[in-house]
Amino acid sequence: MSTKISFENNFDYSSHNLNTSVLKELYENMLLSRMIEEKMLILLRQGKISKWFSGIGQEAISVGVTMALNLEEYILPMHRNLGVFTTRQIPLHRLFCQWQGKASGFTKGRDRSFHFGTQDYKIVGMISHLGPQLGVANGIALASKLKNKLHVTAVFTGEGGTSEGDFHEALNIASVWQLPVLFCIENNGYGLSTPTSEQYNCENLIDRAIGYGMESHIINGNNVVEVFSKVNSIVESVRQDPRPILIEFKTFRMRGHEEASGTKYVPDELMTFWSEKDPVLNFEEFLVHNNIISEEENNTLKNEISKEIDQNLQKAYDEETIIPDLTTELNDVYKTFNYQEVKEIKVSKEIRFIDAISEGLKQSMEQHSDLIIMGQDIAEYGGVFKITEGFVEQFGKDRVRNTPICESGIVEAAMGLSIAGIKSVVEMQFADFVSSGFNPIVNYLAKSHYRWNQQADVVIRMPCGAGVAAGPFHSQTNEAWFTKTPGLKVVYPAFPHDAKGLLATAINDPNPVLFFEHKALYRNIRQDVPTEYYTLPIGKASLLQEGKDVSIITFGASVHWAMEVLNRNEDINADLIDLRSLQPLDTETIFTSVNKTGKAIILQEDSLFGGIASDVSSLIMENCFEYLDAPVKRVASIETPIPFVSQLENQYLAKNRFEKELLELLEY
Ligand SMILES: Cc1ncc(C[n+]2csc(CCOP(=O)(O)OP(=O)(O)O)c2C)c(N)n1
Ligand SMILES: [Mg+2]
Repeated sequence: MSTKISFENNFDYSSHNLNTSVLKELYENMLLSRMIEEKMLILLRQGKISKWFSGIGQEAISVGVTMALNLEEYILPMHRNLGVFTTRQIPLHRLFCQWQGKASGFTKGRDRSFHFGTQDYKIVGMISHLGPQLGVANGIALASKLKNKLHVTAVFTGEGGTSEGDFHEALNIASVWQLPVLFCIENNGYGLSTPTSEQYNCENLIDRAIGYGMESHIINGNNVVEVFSKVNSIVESVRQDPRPILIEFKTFRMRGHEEASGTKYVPDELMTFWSEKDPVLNFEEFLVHNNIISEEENNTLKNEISKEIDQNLQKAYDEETIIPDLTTELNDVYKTFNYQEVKEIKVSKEIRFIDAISEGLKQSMEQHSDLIIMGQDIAEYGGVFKITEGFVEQFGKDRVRNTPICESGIVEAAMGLSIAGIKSVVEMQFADFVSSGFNPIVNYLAKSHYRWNQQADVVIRMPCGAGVAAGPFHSQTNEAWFTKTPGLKVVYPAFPHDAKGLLATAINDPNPVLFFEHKALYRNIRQDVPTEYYTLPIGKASLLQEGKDVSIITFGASVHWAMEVLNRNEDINADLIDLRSLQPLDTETIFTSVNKTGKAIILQEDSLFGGIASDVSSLIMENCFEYLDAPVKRVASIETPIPFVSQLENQYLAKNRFEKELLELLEY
């Protein structure tokens, strides 16, 4: 199997009528990128840099696209798009510092190569997983559409990346929502060692656009004049008439996937064929031959660039290496959030858990005039649990957005909205389905503040839990999938009053918050709840009942299980702690209680291994050992998936074992 070379490259530079200064700028930008790369290859051989993904031979695409966009328009480049960064005129020493992991780079040494973004230059770099940024571009474009900005967002992918689900979700969402995004595929023949014939089975990748109802173009990616002119006219048109466009740039990867891996698997004739189409050399020849640039001017330009590179490299070398500081590292995982208390006004009404969430969400929509909510069937239908019933009438379809069944793509869009300064709430129809959006949550949202100081101002609502006889895919309580990941907050209320106030705070908090809502509580638990908007602090447990003999530590529906047991056993003298928030965790309340009672039992609805109970137990052992009168006890569900039929579900759940375990612990 080999890579197709059937595309006929056209190197007619004169048919596009660009003026001399544009032609020179295109050349200078390509030359800068090429010369930096050539320098990097030397440094690599000298062992001065560790890894390099070369874009040699593909410069026309980065430069042409970037020059066709305005500086306020976002670009989301990949690992071979050095030309995007240099054409946006990022100071070279900062790029070199980034690659050397120095402080003047963009990630304080926390991430390598092109894995960074910068709001100053409206560039949002990739995460390693390739596909997610395609959906992020949608969110940025949605923001510009909602703000009537007439901006275009350009996002890059290789042809290999188009096989990922993210690509298909992103194109589908962009088309359904008519978002002004240029999806730029750089088809360079290989994805690592995999040729196009083993990557996809259609003639051209733009054939996919038909299926998504999207306009598409093929562009000769080695002809910078064609790239710039065509993209320029496409961009002009998209600004007037917002819509997504799929562009396939035909080009070739002239070096290995990364420098160390070589190109042994690439047939010689392909290399020869494409080396004749070098975008920089061909254009240089055209400019010199037509006296658009003189030989002398050209030489001067090369000398200047060479000097600039050397000076900036020296500046980067001269900068000290990063000295690790634990506090700085820990503090940068989350964006600082100054909690503002909005006090409760006394007027209250007895409502159900579900009403409290609906009311909290609605009042947050009123508080934040540009807050967007997105989810499947949440608009006219009101969501499967009817939490957003009536929202469309009040807030309109721009802000209450039905989504296609694209969990990853929607989480990514939420990230994009946040980059463009807009808060959002995503409703997972069931918490179980979050697995289809797992990657952007744990890799994109969770890590972006730590990596490049970019907040992910997103709340993900998670209707979860057992007791509704719904089986392995509609009853899980999967908080432990997320409490493990630094950068996420996890909130899990058990009462209507807490749910309303904590949801308001989760939305105010600029960090990504997983907000768990137990379905069995939705219609069963009622409480007096203030009718007006109010907030409650995240990270504070609540001590529901005080006693001296044992500390019961739990959260979610199992708080109510524990209360039932205590109601049946009035002689048990227990502290009952409802954690309310799992990340951050209120260890102070836990330790104070255990130090007083000397006994601790942790009850969790999820199966035992690797759950919150295990960590709470360890924390107690490590911090309260001298006060303990008995081993810490964990009570959790059995180590199987959660079953459907109620007899099996009852056997599965920790609920029915808790009383016995508690009594045994008291006896110890
Ligand atoms: C989810 C995921 N799978 C695999 C990889 C490893 N990987 C990194 S780049 C790459 C090839 C990408 O090919 P393509 O999209 O064509 O871009 P190119 O490198 O050719 O520019 C692979 C397989 C990864 N980074 N992430
Ligand atoms: Mg490729």
